[in-house]
Amino acid sequence: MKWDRFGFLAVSVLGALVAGCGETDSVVDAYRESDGDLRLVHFVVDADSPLVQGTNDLRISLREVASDAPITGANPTIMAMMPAMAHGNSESPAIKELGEGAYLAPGLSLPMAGRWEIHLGAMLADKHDSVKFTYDVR
Ligand SMILES: [Cu+2]
Repeated sequence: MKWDRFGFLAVSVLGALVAGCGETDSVVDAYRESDGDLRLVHFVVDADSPLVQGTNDLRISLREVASDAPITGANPTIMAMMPAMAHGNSESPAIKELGEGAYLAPGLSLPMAGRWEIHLGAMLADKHDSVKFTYDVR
């Protein structure tokens, strides 16, 4: 019984790895993190499920790269672009600050399936840092 379950798990994990190799940058998970272009703000984005055509609730976490301290009052902005077709989404949600460097972007609209770039911006002191995350939306 134990071996059966282990074998099943092993095959599942292996299958996922093999399937992942042939795909180009199509990570299904919504989780992304990166330092901003200025390396001042560390941006983390996540959601409860992979991003979909339609509306998406994104969680954003902002921390100082230098100190790892959460950034409050960062006035983050979010914008979605579909580079292949040179258009954006119709409107971007007003971001809510939750405290402790956590923010919520409710109802980000991605009106088409395909590759989207999500551009995030945030203020740290008087500097504006930004980052771009890529998603393949189905
Ligand atoms: Cu499009």
